[in-house]
Amino acid sequence: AGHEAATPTTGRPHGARHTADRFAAVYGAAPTGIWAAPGRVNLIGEHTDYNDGFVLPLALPHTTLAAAAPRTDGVLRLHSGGADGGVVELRIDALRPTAQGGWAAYPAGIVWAMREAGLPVGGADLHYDSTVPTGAGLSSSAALEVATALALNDLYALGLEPQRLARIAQRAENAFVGVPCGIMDQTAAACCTEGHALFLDTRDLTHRQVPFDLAGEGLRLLVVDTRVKHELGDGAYAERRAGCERGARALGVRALRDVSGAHLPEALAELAGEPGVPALVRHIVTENQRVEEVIACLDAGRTRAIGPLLTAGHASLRDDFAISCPELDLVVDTALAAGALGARMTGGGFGGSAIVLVEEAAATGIGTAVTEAFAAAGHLEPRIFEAVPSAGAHRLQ
Ligand code: GAF
Repeated sequence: AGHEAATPTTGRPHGARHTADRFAAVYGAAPTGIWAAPGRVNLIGEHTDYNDGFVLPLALPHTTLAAAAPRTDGVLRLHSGGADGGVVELRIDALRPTAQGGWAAYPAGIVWAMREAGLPVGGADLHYDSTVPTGAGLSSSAALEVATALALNDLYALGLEPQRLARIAQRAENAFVGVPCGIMDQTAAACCTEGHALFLDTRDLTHRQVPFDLAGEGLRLLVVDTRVKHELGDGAYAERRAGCERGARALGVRALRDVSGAHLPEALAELAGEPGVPALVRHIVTENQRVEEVIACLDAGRTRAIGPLLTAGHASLRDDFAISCPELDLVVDTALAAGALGARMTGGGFGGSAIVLVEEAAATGIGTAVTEAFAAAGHLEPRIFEAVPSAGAHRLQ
């Protein structure tokens, strides 16, 4: 949704020890504990999460670490290793939706959402370090939110389940930060497990861990961060969301999830009088189908067969949902021409990152082809790394 840019990253390798030391340097005492939450890529199921549909994200090895200790005076102090400006100090009873700007709005929003839900959470000192790239569509915001939520859950013995923490984080982002995102990113940060993608039904929030053993099959999933962040991203996300809701209303369904592939032609005909809406509806309906097809492939051990489904997902986001950009299209086209099994943009769109499924032996060559194509087109050099399906949020010490 373009909100990732608000979250600071140091970009440097970090560990619990470093983060504990930094906390002590800032606050003058050791933290009570250290918590971690990861960034994510979405394998398939884009913009379906606010249409009650299906998503299939996986956690990245890149994490945001939170070192934290409780306070008894109702004060919240926030400090980030990746942001300028020192310690942000707030009173928890004075937190007001959309009043707080910058990266601190995300953790402050968690405290606000917990208090609003009647949970007995008090003040805290928090220090963050992050290796999740910001503004890259890799959910650094959700990592920051969920690391905070998990820390407070433990500090105040709230006993909340990961999915409840994800809902609190989404509430914080929607109502406190003011970004109308769905539930995918927070659930991925809270619930993913190593070696798996997370199949989430965003209507009833049931989920299943789907084994995704890329290395075991001689495959690699590359992430290409285009380093493009389109200014229009935020407004355009809300616009797409409103268009989908208009479509559901016009069709008389609760959400576009309720339009089946079999009924798509009729639905599109019915929407002929709603400019722009049919293409949005076609993306959502076909995207939900693609998620189910990808899962069927993975369940059958046919991982290579997901490649064309990923690529079809990109075409749908580019042509129907209209949220790609030249740089993302260049990654996809170049990677496919260089022999990738499939490629697509991932996340909210208008910049950010693409994922590319490749044979292990072809990974380097395809990465080089993308880098060269970017240089030839005069774009910034893309950042390329591997998406290893990693753990969701957890306590480190
Ligand atoms: C952003 C949002 F935060 C998610 O909720 C989701 O809608 C995604 O864009 C698109 O699939 O990451």
